[in-house]
Amino acid sequence: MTVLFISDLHLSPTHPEITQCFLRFLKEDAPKASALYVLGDLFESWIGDDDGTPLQIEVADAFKALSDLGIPIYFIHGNRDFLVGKQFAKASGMTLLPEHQVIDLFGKPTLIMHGDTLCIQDEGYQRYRKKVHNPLIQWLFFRLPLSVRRRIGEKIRAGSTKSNMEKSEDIMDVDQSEVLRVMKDSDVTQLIHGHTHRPDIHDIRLGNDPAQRIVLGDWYTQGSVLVCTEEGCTLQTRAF
Ligand code: OKV
Ligand code: MN
Repeated sequence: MTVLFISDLHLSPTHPEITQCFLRFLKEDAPKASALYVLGDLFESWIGDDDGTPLQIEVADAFKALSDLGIPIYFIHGNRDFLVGKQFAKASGMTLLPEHQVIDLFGKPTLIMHGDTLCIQDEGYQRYRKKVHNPLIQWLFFRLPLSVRRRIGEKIRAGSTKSNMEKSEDIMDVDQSEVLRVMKDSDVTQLIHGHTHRPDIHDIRLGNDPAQRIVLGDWYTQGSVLVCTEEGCTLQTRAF
């Protein structure tokens, strides 16, 4: 029994080598697992399930093939693909989870999330996040034609590359007191998240209890997978 976790692939048509590595992972590794968790930023951008780009269709079909083998696939939104919706989830055979979820990982209650909500000291990003997560703003955004949503996405991405928004996403790390707060709040001693692109297994303390914070890696230069069994969890890589 193996449970796999991935995040931060940032799939985009401009980096086919990442997509190829991911599709190989779905074909060769994932069928041997008992579950696959995708903890956000699977895609570099997402402006609606109705976009239907070749990349999105290719990924949905590959997920669906895995799901049809009986492997459950769970998805938590990242800061990039927070608009992934029910239509794409259904086409992929995956289950959308809320932004924070406690799962039973081989008997150990484990909190899973993308990780952007832990970076509370990045106030500029948190302000932007509040706006684009506002249901009314999302409702309005979805009313817009695809062509307009595409143009807005390009504009925001171009602006973000220039501003400190992009910088802070890479440079800033999680807030340690926020980590302890969410773990105590969910009553867990294990947390798994991505977003910071700093893969590591941190041994921490929650009061008197030893605890672990596991950080998933990105897929910029290689695949990055957290492999968990009864024995424990190991961070692994997959060459492109
Ligand atoms: C996603 C990020 C671009 C970071 C816009 C309302 C607005 C949604 C949106 C547009 C952008 C997602 C959906 C994208 C994440 C960026 C740049 C930086 C740090 C509105 C609702 F503006 F009209 F109100 N967006 N896209 N960034 O291109 O996928 O997370 S995106
Ligand atoms: Mn992220």
